[in-house]
Formats: sequence, structure tokens, C-alpha cells
Amino acid sequence: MDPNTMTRERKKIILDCDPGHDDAVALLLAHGNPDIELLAVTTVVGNQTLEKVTRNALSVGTIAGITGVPFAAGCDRPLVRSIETAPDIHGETGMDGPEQPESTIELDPRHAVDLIIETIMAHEPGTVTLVPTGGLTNIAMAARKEPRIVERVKEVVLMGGGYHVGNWSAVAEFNIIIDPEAAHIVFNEKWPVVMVGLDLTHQALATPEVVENIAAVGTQPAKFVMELMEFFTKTYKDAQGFDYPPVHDPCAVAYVIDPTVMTTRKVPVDIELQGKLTLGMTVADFRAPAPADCNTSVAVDLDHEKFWNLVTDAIVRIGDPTTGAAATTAATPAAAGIAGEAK
Ligand SMILES: [Ca+2]
Repeated sequence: MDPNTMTRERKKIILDCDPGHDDAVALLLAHGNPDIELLAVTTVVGNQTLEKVTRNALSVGTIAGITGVPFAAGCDRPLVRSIETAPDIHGETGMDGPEQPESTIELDPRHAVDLIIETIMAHEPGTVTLVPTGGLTNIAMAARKEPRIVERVKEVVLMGGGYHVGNWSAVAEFNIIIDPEAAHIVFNEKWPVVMVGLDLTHQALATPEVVENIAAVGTQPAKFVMELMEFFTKTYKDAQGFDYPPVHDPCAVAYVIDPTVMTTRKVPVDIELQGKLTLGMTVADFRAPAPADCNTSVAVDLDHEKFWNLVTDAIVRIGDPTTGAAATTAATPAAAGIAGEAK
């Protein structure tokens, strides 16, 4: 890591995830970006069972060469509902496509909920950002078990929901609908919540140009992402008719790195728990300017180029942890430019 980066205040995050193709990219972005200090990685049932997503998280951590960061497994079922997974999008392993290496990372023995609480309480108030990229079960449990975390957390930047669009029902997004009660808790606590939902993430498409740029980095992690995207492209085409897959989860990490990568709008958001057709809908009330005490905002427009440059730059910086070699080429002039600035 270069000296300028060390003196800069890095943004402390806990990534709570369910890998998941896009969670994997989120983890690589969080690890490779010099402005992020990854405090912990926690897993929650979602795209696949807890056992599978936890194994996937450890694999991605191994590929990325992450050391000194605790990984802990959390809740293995939603608060109220039965388990619902997404094999049509993520496959039977939850991260089908690339071959997964044996993990060299040992799972932390703590429950994710305890690790989240301990990590937040061990840091100065207002310094830790929670980045959930799966169902909100762990986060809701943590808020209930130790309510003091709510005022200590800087903000919750979550991938989930959508104010005008759903993907698991006509109006609900997967991460919210699989545990709507947990989402209800998280959205109704007093901490600031930034909802990076489908309205935004459906702009984060892995176009052929994007995938080519990542492949050109030429490292093992780059190859891994390329293979993830190949699988993701196929399932998103088959299951949801997308030409190119939306890579949701790294958008939330990108917002923490640089909020100017997207525009946001302050608006009250609540979670529908009763509706027969609308369960899990993130209901945003745009009728009037948001009241002064509104603590929720939603992501609106993405700077596609800036976003993918951040992702590619992170992969360049990660290099080839298994061989110790640096990335031989910066994939794009833009990514090279970002890398150059920090030197
Ligand atoms: Ca996810």
C-alpha cells in the first residue's frame, strides 16, 4: 500500500453478504480499494444456504488474498419466513461458474451478529458503515440485541429494494422479500439508511466492454470475475431477459468509496409487510419534499464508467495474491489513471 493511502482516513466498513456473484465483486472492490478499511465480513442466508454462502465468502477471500479480517457466519434462516434461495440466478453452489479454491481463511468462531456488535462497539461512534448486500436478518438481529449500535453506526448503505421496480415479485426485490420483517426493522431504526436498489443497480450492467477490461488485467482474481460474469450473463438472460447482467452489490461499496458515483434522493421509505401482492415492497413516498427527520435516501442515477473503473482498479491493485505477482497491465487508461492518482 502506498504511503499517501496510509495517511488518508479510510472508510471503515462491515460487509454483510450472501455470495453470490455480485457479492464476490463487492468483496473484491472493498478489499482492493485503498479508501476502504474492511473490518469484518459476515454472511447470511440468501442467495443460497448459510453453509454455501459462507464457503463462497471464504473462497473469494482466499482468491483476493485477504488476511487479518474476520469472516463469521450469521443467521441461517430469516426472522419469520421460510428460507428462499436463488439457484436460478446463482446456481446450486450460490456462486456457480468459476472453480473455487480450497479456502485458506479460517472462519471466526463468533456468530456474525456478535461480531457486528463487537466491531461497532469497539470503534469510535460515527466511524463504521454497515454494508449489507444480502437479506437484512443479521443487521436486524444486531440492532435488537444491542440497540446502542444504532446511534454508533455512521450509516447503513444497503443493496436491496427498488422504489419503482422489483425482481422477485412485481414490486419487491430479493434481499428485502426474503426477510421483510428484518428489512422493516432496519429501515425503521434511527440510523441513516441509503438504499442502493434496483433502480440504480439495473444501470450497473456488466457489458462485454466491462468484462473485456477486467479480463485484460490478466490475474487470477480477474479471471475469476470474468468467469463469474459469464455465468451471471447466462442466468440473467434466461431468468430475467437481461442482455447483460446487473452487478448489484458492488454499487453499495462504490457509494461508500465515492458518493459521487451516483445521485441519491432523500425520501421516506418503509417496508410492506401485509400486502398479498406487495409483500416486501420498499414503499418510497415522493409526494412532498422529505421531512427534516427523514433518515432514508435512495440511489437514483449511476455513473457507469466511474463505477466500473473503481471495480477494475480494485482488481488491478489486488494483483495475483496466489503467485505474489502484480497485475501486468492496467486494463484501461481510465483505470490506470485512478491508480496513478493515488501514487
Ligand atoms: Ca447479495
